[in-house]
Amino acid sequence: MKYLFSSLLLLSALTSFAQDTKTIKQSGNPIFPGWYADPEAAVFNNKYWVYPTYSAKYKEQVFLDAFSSDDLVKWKKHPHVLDTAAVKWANKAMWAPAIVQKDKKYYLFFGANDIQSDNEVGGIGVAVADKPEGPFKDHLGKPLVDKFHNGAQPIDQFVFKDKDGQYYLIYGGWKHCNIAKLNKDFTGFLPFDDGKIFKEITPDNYVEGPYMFIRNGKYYFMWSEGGWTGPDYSVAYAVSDSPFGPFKRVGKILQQDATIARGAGHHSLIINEKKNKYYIVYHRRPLTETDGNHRETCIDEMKFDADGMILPVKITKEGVKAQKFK
Ligand code: FUB
Repeated sequence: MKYLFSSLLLLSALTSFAQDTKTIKQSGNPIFPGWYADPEAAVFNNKYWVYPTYSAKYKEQVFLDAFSSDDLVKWKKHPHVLDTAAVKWANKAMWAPAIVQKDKKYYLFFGANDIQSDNEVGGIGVAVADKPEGPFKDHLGKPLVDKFHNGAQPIDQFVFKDKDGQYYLIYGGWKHCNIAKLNKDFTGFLPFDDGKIFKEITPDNYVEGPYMFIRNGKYYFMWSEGGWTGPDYSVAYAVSDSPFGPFKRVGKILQQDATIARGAGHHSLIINEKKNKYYIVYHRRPLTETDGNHRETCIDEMKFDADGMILPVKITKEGVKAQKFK
């Protein structure tokens, strides 16, 4: 009897160890629970960070949570890293953060209020903190971009650092995308040689959610197409020799899979050049859901062919294998 009892205990310990090992080795999708969209991924001090939109009714979108991980598998939630209570001009629809570290500070760019015209208060703001987990405070006391330029709604910002160290704001909803040169302290913009502040770089089919990176000297521009509440939301890309384009659309690389999830889009990347690993972090809607806001943050690998073209991403339930950044 005693022998049977110890054997059962050993078996149960082994089963639980096997389950732990299984769950620990693979991220699974979604990577953390809750409705979260528009994930901005970043790496600070070899730790992975994800800053998503809290995907709820616009008037409930009054804060941003962040998530951190050492291995892409276990994620720690950092609630309310930014709250509209700290931004006097923002009162709803706090969206699609973009983060950069510069001069020992962390700058979190965000959209707020979902403005529909130049007569409304809101647009793209900047918040600043000493740590990636915040707390972030309003950097300007007013939006950085508070008007429509070239038809672009001031939302869905991405901050791109060029080879020469210059930072650019790339942003825009309503099917228009602008690029603007940020000044050193992110309090405003520097004009281009022609005197303009906002240069339009919209490619065919662009809707929103821009993202840019450099690989082998080429500028890859990625964006979301389709409607974010529908099944066809997806990500496409173009490649150019300059961050100002021209960007000729190559094709879609992320989209729904009828066996996995719908509406896969609004992404960002984790790039580990030393390990030659590219991870796409994006949101998608489970097959069981139809509510537009029921979006989950997921991760999968992104690969290239020998010519540097991005291969279509296979969206998975398993996610990615555990991976330390260093
Ligand atoms: O989450 C709010 C909005 O949905 C984003 O700004 C869009 O890009 C879409 O993902």
